[in-house]
Amino acid sequence: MKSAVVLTLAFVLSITVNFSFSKTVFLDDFEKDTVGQSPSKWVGCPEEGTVAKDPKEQKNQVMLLNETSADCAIVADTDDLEEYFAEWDWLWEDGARCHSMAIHWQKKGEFYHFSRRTDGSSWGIWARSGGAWPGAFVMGNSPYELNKWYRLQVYVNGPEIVGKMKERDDKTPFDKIDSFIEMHGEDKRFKKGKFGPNEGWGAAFMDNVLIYIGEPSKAVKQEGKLTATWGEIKVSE
Ligand SMILES: [Ca+2]
Repeated sequence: MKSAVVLTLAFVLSITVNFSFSKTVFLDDFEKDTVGQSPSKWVGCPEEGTVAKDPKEQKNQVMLLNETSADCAIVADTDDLEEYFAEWDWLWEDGARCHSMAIHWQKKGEFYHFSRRTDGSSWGIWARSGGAWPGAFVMGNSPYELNKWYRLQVYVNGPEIVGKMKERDDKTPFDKIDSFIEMHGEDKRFKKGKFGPNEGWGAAFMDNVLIYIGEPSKAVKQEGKLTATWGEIKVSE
């Protein structure tokens, strides 16, 4: 009888584990890279990013984002992804220009553009295609300050994109935070691709990039302080 209970418990646990499937597909904190060079785990337009010292903490290495072309992006070296979560730390020194991420990047000039605007609170998701910005797509609102680290999350599923943000050291897990911008198939031209920064006008910085598929990992859900979260994720890498 006892062994039957144990077997039943093991079976239930295995189902639970299967239902909470999660897989990290990309992780980078730039600590193994060389300052002044492009980061080693990124492709696309590598000239768009340079490894640099964190302006807030000199012993930490980050990616300095350089603008060279609205059609270029330095993207995480993953397979082309259709459904995933991406999270990253982001800091902007220059508020006079936009800062953006490319979503579903497969080649230069063709991708969705997830963009922080210049007025201190508005955001947008557009398509970049054929050297233009075809169509008016979605706008969102989330106030931000310059010279401060934020943590962003996008959930991407084909032409559906949901964005969330919080201050980097905020302990609230993302599943308890409301989205501030959502696109639900308003444009359907891009269905899968790679993810990474597209515009970094002036000085902007990025760190602790995590891309995963499936459920948010236990570490991400339960740990608030990013440093603790990041430590746990790296141990299980
Ligand atoms: Ca770092």
